[in-house]
Amino acid sequence: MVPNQSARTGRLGRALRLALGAALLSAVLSGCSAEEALRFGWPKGITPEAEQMRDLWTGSVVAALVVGVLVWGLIFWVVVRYRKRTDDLPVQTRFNLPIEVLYTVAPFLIIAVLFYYTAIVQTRINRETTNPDVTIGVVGFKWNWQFRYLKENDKNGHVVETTGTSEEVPILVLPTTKRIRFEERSNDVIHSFWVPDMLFKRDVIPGRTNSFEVASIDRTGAYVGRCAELCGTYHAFMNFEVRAVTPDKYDRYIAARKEGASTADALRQIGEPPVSQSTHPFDTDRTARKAS
Ligand SMILES: [Cu+2]
Repeated sequence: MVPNQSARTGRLGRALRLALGAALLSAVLSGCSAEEALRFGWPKGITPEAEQMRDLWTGSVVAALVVGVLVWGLIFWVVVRYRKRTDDLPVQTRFNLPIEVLYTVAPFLIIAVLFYYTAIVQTRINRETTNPDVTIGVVGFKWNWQFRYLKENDKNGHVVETTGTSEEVPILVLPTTKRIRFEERSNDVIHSFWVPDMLFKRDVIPGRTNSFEVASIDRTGAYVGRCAELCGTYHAFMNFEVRAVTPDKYDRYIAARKEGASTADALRQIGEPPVSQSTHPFDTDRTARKAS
């Protein structure tokens, strides 16, 4: 090896060691676990579907990082290795068939693998069963929501339902650990039923019924829901709440509703706060907002 070449290799080696050391140090100093690091910022959802999407996300980011590191490495290597030393033009390579085949085939293979895993996760998330434990009819309208417990009728034969108003945020009470189907209808324009903690939304379209299922809700709690499709003046105020309670509390809630109790009264009866905890009603009176 000629002397200046070995000096160059030594410098490159030092730079590489430095970069590796910096990466290791930042990982240690940020104090995050391997599990957390591999989430790559993916939020923790409340359904098994959210975790299945997380797997797809982790796989995609790892694949992107592998490609990224390869490309960055090649760029830096070429910048250093072929930097200008004389005014002579370096060797010009063109019509190199093996390389052209490689960079045509390799991206296609990458896309095929990403497509395969996307299709698998998407199919799992869209899976619907013949007999879910709970079926909720979701009705979107300008500008609120109605939730109908489709298999539960009260003593007068009316389906148990909760309808939101300007004064009251509609609370959709659901049991944990049960399979739930949502059947969506719209009375007017396109809305979108979105519970951010489920990491999922589905459009509510007039003239058709859209549906989806969740295998379960894994944690009790109050989770805000929103309309995710710009649907008019008060679109931003179309909030609702999913109140996930234990199956036992859910049964008692439905029993109370069947006896004629209001949403708030039935919630009180099962020891839950009667009004929404994750969001609040909005003042929809625009005339009150005029600048004084
Ligand atoms: Cu809407």
